[in-house]
Amino acid sequence: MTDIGAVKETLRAQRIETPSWAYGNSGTRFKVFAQQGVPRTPQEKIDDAATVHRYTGVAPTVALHIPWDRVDDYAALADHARNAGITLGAINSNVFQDDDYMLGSVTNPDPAVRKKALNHLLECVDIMDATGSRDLKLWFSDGTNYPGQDDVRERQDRLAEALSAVYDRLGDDQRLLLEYKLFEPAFYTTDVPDWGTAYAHCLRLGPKAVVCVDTGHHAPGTNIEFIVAVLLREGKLGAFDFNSRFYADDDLMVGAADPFQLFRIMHEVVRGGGLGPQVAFMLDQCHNIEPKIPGQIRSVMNVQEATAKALLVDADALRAAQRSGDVLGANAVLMDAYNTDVRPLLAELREEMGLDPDPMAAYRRSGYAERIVAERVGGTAAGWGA
Ligand code: AOS
Ligand code: ZN
Ligand code: ZN
Repeated sequence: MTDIGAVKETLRAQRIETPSWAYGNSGTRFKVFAQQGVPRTPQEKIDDAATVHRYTGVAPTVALHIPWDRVDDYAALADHARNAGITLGAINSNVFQDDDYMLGSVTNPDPAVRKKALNHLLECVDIMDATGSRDLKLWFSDGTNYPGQDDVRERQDRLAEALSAVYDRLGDDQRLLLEYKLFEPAFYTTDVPDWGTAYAHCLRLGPKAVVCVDTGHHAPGTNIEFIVAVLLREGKLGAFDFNSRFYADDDLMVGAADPFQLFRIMHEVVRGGGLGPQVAFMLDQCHNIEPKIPGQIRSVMNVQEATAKALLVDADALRAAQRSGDVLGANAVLMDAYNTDVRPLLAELREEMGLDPDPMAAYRRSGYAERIVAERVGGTAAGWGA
């Protein structure tokens, strides 16, 4: 039997980080659709993230992206966040946007470009010192488009060299999150294409290097929950970039395309004891056609719902069925939890937390959307897809 009180306690303690770039305008390489009221400054992105936290109660941090959120005074930015009711989360580096990086950043054949990229990564650690952020998230667009274009092994050596320089610069309580991605923008080889490559680098680096699983970064049909189980078992799952996808790295709202997959992932997280602070649950999404703040609120709720269902799995019954070889019984235990409507439970929890049971409606009623449209003229693009 599941202890509902304990389930609620766990849900109350859950933390989901929203990304600053989700609040700005975004689009595809074909078009960025400008929305009214989007933030013009990093401070306004933080205000929007704080709004998501105000209505959900479980999104108290916002991830920054450098240089999209570049400011002169990061300590002041951290103060701004604190005054708004949240804190600054992971620092996302960007070594994919400059002309210099056409042939790669830290794996570029040109040592001068490699140095420039490494300097940026080190600067991001300086920023973490000022903001109090624990995590540096590294995603490299590095790769090649044509067989023979560059030496695949040498690129791994260059990558290892840069990672180790960054690792050495980290403080005792800081971590490096290495994110992998199958393809895009490189189409033949990607230098960190999969969890195995990310894991191998992190293992060599040491305990402060852990893997970030972006749910949109796999080949179709990949069993992501298996990867989650293995990484957790090895103590190397550091974070999620949650989003959902129908085709490639679609960056749609988490739980929208495949809520069952999200449940299966959360089941492995619960099973592997991954709900603590050692795994950062972050969203990495772009709201190209839907309003952004409610898009984030909905996403946070989708993660909560999948988590609640995973927590409802009757672990004893599941183990008993598994051990006795009861295939259908074991599957039924899992499906019973998945098919439970957890919305009333979450509504109740929100009321207990002093929140509105319906965050989407509460946000709609608040007038915040109308206010930012009136106040913010000429919002900026997130940088992503711009
Ligand atoms: C890119 O595809 C990755 O998902 C990155 O995590 C992310 O979208 C980017 O770093 C935004 O900063
Ligand atoms: Zn990502
Ligand atoms: Zn991505």
